Amino acid sequence: MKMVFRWFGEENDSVTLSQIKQIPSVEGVVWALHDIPAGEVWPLERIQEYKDLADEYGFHQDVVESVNIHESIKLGSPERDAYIDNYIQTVKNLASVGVKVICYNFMPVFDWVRTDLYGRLPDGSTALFYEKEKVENIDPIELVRLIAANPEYTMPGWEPERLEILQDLFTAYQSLTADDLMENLRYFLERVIPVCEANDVRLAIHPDDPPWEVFGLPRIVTTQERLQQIIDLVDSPYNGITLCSGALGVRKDNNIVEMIHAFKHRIHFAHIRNVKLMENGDFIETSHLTSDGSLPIDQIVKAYHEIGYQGYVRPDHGRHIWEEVCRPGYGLYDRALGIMYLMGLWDAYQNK
Ligand code: DNO
Repeated sequence: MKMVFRWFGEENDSVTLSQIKQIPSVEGVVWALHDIPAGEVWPLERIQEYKDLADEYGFHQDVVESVNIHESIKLGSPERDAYIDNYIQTVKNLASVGVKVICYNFMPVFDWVRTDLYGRLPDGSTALFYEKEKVENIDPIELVRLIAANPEYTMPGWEPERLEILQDLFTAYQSLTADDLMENLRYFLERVIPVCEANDVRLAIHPDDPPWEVFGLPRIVTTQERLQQIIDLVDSPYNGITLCSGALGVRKDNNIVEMIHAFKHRIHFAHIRNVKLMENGDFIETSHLTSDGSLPIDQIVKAYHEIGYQGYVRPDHGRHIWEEVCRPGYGLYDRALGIMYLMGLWDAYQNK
């Protein structure tokens, strides 16, 4: 496996490239042009700037996370063709600097959802926390108001500048079923995958986090069965997945080890992290160590070894430790510890 590290860019990350350089085994940075709104073409000169920066430190930038999908594509509305054209242009632009994998998600309206970005763990550190009942009992429109009044609650997709359109989006999604969403994903993939094939760029869909419906919005990247359906939408190795252990692993009916074996030819990017599930459906992220959470991270790494995985892998969210001030889930210390654990397991399995 090829170890990579997510980096949000000089202006958006507390972690520097020179710090990342000192984490053993990291070969590349996982990057994105975060300031470009979903749906717009990523300009070549901006892509080149990133590449130059990565080159300075000897990192590859083979993996992009993410090129976000415009809501009209997920909704299947008439403007989608123009946005798909833009997506195709972005794929070509990224291919021209050698990008190999594009991670994306197909979650309506927003990305991952948590109720507390600083949930307390018994060791005194903090981590992303999800309280099931809170999410189930909240009226999304109320939430929009709450966030507008308290920007510190902002999660991805809930940025203050997007709040005005959120209400319209909720209305637009009211009549969209999970099957409609799947059909809209098919329409997108049928147009984009041939371009990916021609340009040697693999698409890797990220699971929904959490992998169930939230706020009445449909979600489809949730289970092994759904992932199989997605793979079958367009039968090409370029139509692949980002297997995120933490996102999928909060459902007890998801078996990550089994999925690694089932999808071995279609996993283009692996996110590995642990999470602790509570009886009442709440969960909190933990260190990567198997015994700290509910997922068998050792068995997961073993499964990657068994399939002869040669793709990209990154540690996923980490706890906030040692008083680090950082983007929630994306500090330096705990992710670096996570890498050393993953690489320790990997070396032990590879060299036995
Ligand atoms: C969370 C990430 C996700 C992921 C996107 C991919 O930290 O795993 O935000 O980047 O869903 O599109």
